[in-house]
Amino acid sequence: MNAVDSSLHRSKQDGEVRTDWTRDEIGALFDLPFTELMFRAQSVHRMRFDPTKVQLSTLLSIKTGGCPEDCAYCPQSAHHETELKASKLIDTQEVLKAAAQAKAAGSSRFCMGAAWRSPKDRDMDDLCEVVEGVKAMGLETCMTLGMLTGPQAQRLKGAGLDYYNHNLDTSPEFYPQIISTRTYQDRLDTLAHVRDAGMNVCCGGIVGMGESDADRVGMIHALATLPGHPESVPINLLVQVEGTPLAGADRVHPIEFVRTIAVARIVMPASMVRLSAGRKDMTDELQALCFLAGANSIFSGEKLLTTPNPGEDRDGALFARLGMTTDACAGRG
Ligand code: SAM
Ligand code: DTB
Ligand code: SF4
Repeated sequence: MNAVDSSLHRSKQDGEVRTDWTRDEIGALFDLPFTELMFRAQSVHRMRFDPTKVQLSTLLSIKTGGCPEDCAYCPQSAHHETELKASKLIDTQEVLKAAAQAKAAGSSRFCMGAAWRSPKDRDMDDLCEVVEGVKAMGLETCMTLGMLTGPQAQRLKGAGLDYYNHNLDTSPEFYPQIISTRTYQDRLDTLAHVRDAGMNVCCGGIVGMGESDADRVGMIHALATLPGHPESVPINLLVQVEGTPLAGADRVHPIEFVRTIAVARIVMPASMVRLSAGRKDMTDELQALCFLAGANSIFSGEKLLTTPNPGEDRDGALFARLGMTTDACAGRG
């Protein structure tokens, strides 16, 4: 059987939600002819989602810089000399103002990020107040605050937090070259606490950190074999920031990035796949390929957490050109 015949045979099961994917199966998807991979990804995408819709989330950094962790990609780590100024947890009113702007711009989810290893128990009252306020505005709420204990996850859920973002970032093998201050298992433990508290999980990774093809397979495998698939899977393209150890890392070929999105779509068929960091430097054509590969969510606005994002005007023009619309109900994740 040639490659296309055998993949057509396998496609009979495409769309089934499975957490028993093997690395070989995932590697075989990455190795498909590009046209075949894209057809499979699009077919799976259309089983559960409207391919003309994109969900928008907006990010706000609520506590910037000075982070004790040593993530090699991150401009907010105190271990690296970047130009970023550290600041304290911002005021609830300031968060609510930004959330109102995000809502007016068509965003359905407001994601708040803090450059922490983990929140301190003394921060929990403020965080819960913020969640309650944003939720009351009719937005979905998401936070990414580092590691959580079980009780912290439960408190946030109690305040109305809908999603928690905590990424695996890369394969378990490559991970130690990127972060030394927390382990892969620490991340899995936080994800379990989030799940146990009944929150939706937003968990993905980064492409373009100098990882091998096998590491991209390993990253998708780790995500697709979590006890339940994350409702939301952000795929970030490394934003290289001067002063971080990964500034100047070899760039990944754009087609490899699109392949990563397509494979994520096929192996996690019911999840939202978010085309996340790195869009500022992508052409419209590359972003269009990512949507064809099954990405159905983006971060909107001028800024991610600390680095630039395309902004409303460019995104609006892109969606108009593609005949796609933004939709709070693009999907469930
Ligand atoms: N401090 C918390 C943590 O790491 O758990 C939350 C915020 S952290 C900035 C959230 C995620 O942003 C990271 O896990 C990483 O995947 C992504 N990220 C950070 N810097 C990035 C960069 N330069 N390029 C692409 N993604 C990045
Ligand atoms: C995710 O996976 N990507 C977002 C969000 N989750 C928190 C963050 C991207 C950060 C990019 C670098 C910055 O702006 O600081
Ligand atoms: Fe800190 Fe998060 Fe950046 Fe790592 S990714 S240095 S934990 S802010």
